[in-house]
Amino acid sequence: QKITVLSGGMGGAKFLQGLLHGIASGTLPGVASDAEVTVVANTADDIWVHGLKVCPDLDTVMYTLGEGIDPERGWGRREETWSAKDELAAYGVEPTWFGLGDRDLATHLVRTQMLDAGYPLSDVTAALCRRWQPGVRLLPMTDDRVETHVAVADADSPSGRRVMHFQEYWIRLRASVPAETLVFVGLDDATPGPGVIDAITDADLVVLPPSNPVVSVGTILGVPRVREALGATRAPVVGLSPIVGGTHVRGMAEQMLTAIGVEVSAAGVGLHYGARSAGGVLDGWLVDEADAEQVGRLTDAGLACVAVPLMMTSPDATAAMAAAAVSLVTPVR
Ligand code: GDP
Ligand code: FO1
Ligand code: CA
Repeated sequence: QKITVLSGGMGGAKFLQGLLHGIASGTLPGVASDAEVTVVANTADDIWVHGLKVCPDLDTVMYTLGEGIDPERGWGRREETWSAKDELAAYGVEPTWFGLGDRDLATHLVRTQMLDAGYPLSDVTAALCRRWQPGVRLLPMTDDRVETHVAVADADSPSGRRVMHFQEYWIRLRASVPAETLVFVGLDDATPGPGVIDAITDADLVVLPPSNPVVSVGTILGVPRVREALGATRAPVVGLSPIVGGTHVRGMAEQMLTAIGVEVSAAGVGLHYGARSAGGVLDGWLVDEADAEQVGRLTDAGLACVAVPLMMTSPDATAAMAAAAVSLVTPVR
């Protein structure tokens, strides 16, 4: 059995932890303990800093599943130190707002050297995963450079706006000002990474975890041919809402949905993805119990839908979410 998950960083990684826990403990209905998980990860958050290529979502998945993540921050390495960051700041080198830990730096050095030597990001990711053994096949959505940029209002600029990398909007501005426009630089011309289309086409189940629907899953769906592959696969496609009770659980999904004009609600996101039967990408959509009153809007739109607890408070709780997702879209056997 093959399960493919289209993932961002923290939300996707946490879901994957629970999914793997559920597979290993045999609690997912009809899913064998040797089921294989492929992760197609967002790379539009990637940024070049201090001459190094940083891939936050790939690394968050790799470190989380490889038990190298800092569990409090949810990004970067556990037992991290920050000497290089302090030294760079002492030189006054920008960006000082981007935190590269000493341990994390080693990952970016290896990645950047391999890219400089001509290896594609997919090969580099496989090489890094040989150390971390995440227990999934981790595929970048594309080997091409794609970057999300954000335009915000700026009275000091002649154009009245300023465009910056997504990481600057998120980390330096803390997503505290409205995003006027999102620009996915390079996305339209990107080629799916090796194995990405096959992972969707040949899957037995495709899952959209509770990742950011705009800057994580949205960018994966924006890679040419990915949407078509989701439309064509014989596997059921099921998603879990990252919006609970009208806002995100963590992060900035609310700001991103507002920027693209999508209603900030579990139903809003489900309808934005749309039913496969109506040209969208989903067969089923899970909303949190807090949003149970929205189920009718979703079933009216052709989606199988159920309200269950969607807070990833423990691997068991998250495995129960994965089990509910499997049950929703697979016939009882
Ligand atoms: P990022 O790349 O680090 O932003 O991570 P993702 O895109 O994979 O996931 C971010 C999303 O995860 C946010 O929109 C959160 O609302 C969502 N999220 C985080 N924790 C939970 C949770 O416990 N339950 C649900 N339903 N969503 C969550
Ligand atoms: N998030 C922060 O809030 N501050 C940082 O300085 C920071 C550095 C960083 C370095 C490597 C990495 O893989 C992730 C990092 N993150 C940092 C997380 C990242 O900015 C975002 O959470 C994601 O890109 C959103 O998915
Ligand atoms: Ca991300």
